[in-house]
Amino acid sequence: PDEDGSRLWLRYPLVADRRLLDEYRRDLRYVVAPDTDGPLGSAAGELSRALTSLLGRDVPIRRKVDGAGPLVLRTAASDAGPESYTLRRGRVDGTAAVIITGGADRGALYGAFHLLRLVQTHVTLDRLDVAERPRNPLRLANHWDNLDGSVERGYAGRSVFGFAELPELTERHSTYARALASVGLNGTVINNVNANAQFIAPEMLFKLQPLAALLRGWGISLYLSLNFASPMILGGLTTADPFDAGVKDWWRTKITEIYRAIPDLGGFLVKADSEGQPGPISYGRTHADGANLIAEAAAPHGGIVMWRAFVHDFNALEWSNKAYETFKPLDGKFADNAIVQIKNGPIDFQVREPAHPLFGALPNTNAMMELQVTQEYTGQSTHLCYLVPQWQEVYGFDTHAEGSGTTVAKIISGRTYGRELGGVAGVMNLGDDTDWTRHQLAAANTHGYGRLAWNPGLKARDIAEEWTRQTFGNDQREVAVITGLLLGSWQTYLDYTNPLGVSFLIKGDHFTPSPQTNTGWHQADAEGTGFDRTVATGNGFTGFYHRPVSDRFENLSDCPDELLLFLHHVPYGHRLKSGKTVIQHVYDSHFDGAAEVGRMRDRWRELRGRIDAKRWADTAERFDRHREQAILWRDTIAGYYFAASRVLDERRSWVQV
Ligand code: GCW
Repeated sequence: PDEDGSRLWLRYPLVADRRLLDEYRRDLRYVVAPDTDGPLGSAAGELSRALTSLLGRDVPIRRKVDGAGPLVLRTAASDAGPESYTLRRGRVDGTAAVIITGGADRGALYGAFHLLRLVQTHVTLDRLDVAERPRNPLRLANHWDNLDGSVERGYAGRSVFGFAELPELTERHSTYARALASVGLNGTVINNVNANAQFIAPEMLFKLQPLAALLRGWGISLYLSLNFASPMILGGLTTADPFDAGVKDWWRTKITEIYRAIPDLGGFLVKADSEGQPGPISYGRTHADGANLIAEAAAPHGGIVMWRAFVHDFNALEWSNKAYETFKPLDGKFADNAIVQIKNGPIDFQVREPAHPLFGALPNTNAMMELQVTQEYTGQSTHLCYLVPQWQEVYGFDTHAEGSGTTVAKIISGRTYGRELGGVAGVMNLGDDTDWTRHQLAAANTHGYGRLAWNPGLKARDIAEEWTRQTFGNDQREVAVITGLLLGSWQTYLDYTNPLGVSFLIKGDHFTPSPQTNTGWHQADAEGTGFDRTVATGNGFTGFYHRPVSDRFENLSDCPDELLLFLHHVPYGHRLKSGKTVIQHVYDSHFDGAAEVGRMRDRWRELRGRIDAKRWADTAERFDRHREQAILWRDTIAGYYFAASRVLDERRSWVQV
């Protein structure tokens, strides 16, 4: 199984470095942990099994210190919170020990996985001194999995949960829970936001109980997506109006029933009045009214509701503005246990968007960010596109809402406005394919999402390298090549698919290049291209940002090149900061980007023989298809822009004559 990707990054092969192996064997002879279940018990079990395999000798669990080389797992309340931990050397009962101390059970579990990471990536424990705590309270997986097992925007097979077979659980369920816990995720919404109301029917609640219990053991709270019309669908009421007494009653009773089945359920996620989903607007109520209906029913049980801000009318002109215009006036009207869940950008997980203007616009409302780990618009499971650099750009975006330094990371963590609730949700890319993500390297996104949710300040290079070492081993050459492939891949993908911020150059499959399908987004004509979102002459979007961001976006001369055509309509001859004209940049980036994919493919091929045959071959096949697709993108976009502009490429002749 180590060679089919089924273990993700939870691989524990014998430590190859002899010197380190001796050190680890000396210091990690047995695990000391109280006899308990829950996350602390899971941590002890994981340490024992993993170290036994990594060190090639039995590393048992004992109840107390008894001889040299104990690895002590314990908890102690800490100012850094229950999810924090430290890893230190010290003495326990007079014996030199390696000590993992969690602020509580979850913290100890995260500390255990940290220690395993060090061993997996061959770091000496000599000067061990680690103190960690998560920056985001909520670190969630969001699955768009349907009751019938299909996955909306899933590219790696069917649902990992096996809804039809529940309550029966399999090894996959525990690997799933371990993988999430290993990167510090603490919750999962298991069903699609386009929600089937049957998920909260009594039969389903019964089926979900063992799954919830398994997840609980790994510190993961289960959450459910709700269909806002459930009172009608399940309850036979004639309305779902949040102000209707019968509707309120129905939700109170239903949510009490849900909590009776799953007492520690985290809460709910709702997509309302968006893309055909029911919601409060049809009853003349607001999104806050809708959210508060669920929030009030969940509050007595300690539950929360995450209410999505993703609303739009499928028309390019308003898409960037609708969510801001809808939610900004509702600031302060949401219940304390409600959170507005905002996609990273104002459109829809495009390859590059500016950060959503709602970040920093809701000082009196809990807010969290939604990222997309599944690569809907970023090459699905065919193109390699490592998204950690994209996410970091958003986390690091300075909204200037409370002066400079008011980054998105700070806002969603709750720190800017002193809010207890906040965090991040990632739309997952896992499926029932043996390797979970179909493209073996796409699991780096799953891992990177979790690591950044824990700490958005981590360096992309470190995260990529950590995953590579865990997944493929510590061979220097391999690590350098794979880390390099990951880190450059988003920029390369941008180069051949996203001219200066233009989005939606695709067919309805969100994969095939097709600039003629939705011309409203790029507005290319004979003279120029780009979408005017300025206040002066466009749809007014730039005005949603705080100064100086709004000025920088509004003024052509200050606007960053990479967002130019997202924010402005310009002539093809317009000069970028790089000195190139827009049209020449479009040609160059597409040709250079596609050529780079060819080199990526070659670099992977050079790893032949250094990586186990199956994972190498699977990935080599992905790179072949990736290269074909990149060429298709290049020719489609460059050709389209040539046809529109009739400006020749001054650097290359496209057809050899
Ligand atoms: O990204 C788009 C997708 C839809 C999705 C929707 C949403 C779940 O194309 O498939 O529906 O956004 O986020 O609600």
